[in-house]
Amino acid sequence: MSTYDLTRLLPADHFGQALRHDVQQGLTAYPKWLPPKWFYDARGSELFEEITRLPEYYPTRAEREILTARSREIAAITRARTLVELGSGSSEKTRLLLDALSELGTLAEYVPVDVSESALESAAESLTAQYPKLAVRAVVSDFTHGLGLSDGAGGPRLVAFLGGTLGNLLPDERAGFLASLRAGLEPGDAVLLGTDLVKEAGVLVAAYDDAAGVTAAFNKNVLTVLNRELGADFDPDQFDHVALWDAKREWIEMRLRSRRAQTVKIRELGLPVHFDEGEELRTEISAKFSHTRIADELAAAGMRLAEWWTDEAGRFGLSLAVP
Ligand code: AVJ
Repeated sequence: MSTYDLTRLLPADHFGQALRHDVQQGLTAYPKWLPPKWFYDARGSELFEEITRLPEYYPTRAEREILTARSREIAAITRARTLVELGSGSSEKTRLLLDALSELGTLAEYVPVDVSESALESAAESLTAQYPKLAVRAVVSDFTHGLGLSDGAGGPRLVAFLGGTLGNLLPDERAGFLASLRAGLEPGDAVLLGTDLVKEAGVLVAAYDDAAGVTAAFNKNVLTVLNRELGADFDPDQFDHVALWDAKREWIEMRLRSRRAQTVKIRELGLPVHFDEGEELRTEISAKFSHTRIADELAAAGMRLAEWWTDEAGRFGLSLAVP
C-alpha cells in the first residue's frame, strides 16, 4: 500500500508562539485585528469547505470551471514533474491538475503545503489511494514563512496558489510573498495563481455574508480557537459577523462587532481586552484583482504573466506566471 510523507517545516511550538504573538499584537492595537490564518483549525477548515458549496460563494466554482477547461493546456505548457500547492486545504480542485499532468506522464511528485495538519492528512490519505504512483510529500507550514520549495523537489515545478488566498495578504505582505516565491523558482518552473476579480459590490458582499450564516460561523470560529488555545473567554454570541466592501482598496473586509461593552480575558497572556459597544475586530481582508494589477504585481516581483484565463462570466482569474 502506498503511503505519504508529512513534514513539519516549522519548530514544534511555532504555531503556539505565532498565535500568542499575533493575539498580543492584534488585540492591543487600535483598531483591533487578527490574521486570517487562525480560522483554520479542524472545525474552521470544515466550515470553509461548507462555504465553498454555498450558492453565494462563487469563487470556488468559478476557479474549478477554469481549471476544468484549462488543465490540459496548463500541463502541456508546464510539463511539470513536481506540483507544489500552497494553502492546499482539501486539494479538491487540484485533482484536475493531477489528472492532466498524470495523463501527460510528466508528474512524479505532489507537495501540498498547508497550516492545517488535519486537512493535509485527510487530503494526502485520499490522494495516495487515488494516485498510487504519485509521491505525496505533505508539508505543514505557513506559506508566508516556508514555501516547501527548498528541499530538492525535482523540476520542472509548477507552484499552484489557488482559491484567491493571495488576496488575504495586505499589499506589502503580498509584494514580499511574491518576491520570495520568485526567489525560489528556477528556469522552467511556473506559478499558477488563482485570484478573485473586482466586481459589483452586492455580489462580493453576499459571498462573504451568506443567508445560511455559514460565513458568520466561520468568522466567529476564530474566537473559539482563542478560547481553546489561549484560555480566552470569548462568548461568540456577543459578536456580530460583518462583511464590507472597501471600494478604494478593492478588498472585502470581515470583522466581528462587539454587541455590547465587554472585557474578555486571554488567560494565557494575562491580557484583559476591552471592547466598546459596536467596536470591531478585523479578522480578514480578501483583496479582489484585475488583469492589469496581477500583471503589474507579478512584474514587480520579477515574474512575467504568460497566460491569463477567466471563467465565462469573468468573475475569477487564473494566471500562469514564469520567472
Ligand atoms: C480561501 C482564503 C481565499 O478570502 O475568499 C471565505 C476565505 N473567507 N469566506 C476568501 C474566506 C470568508 C477565502 N480564501
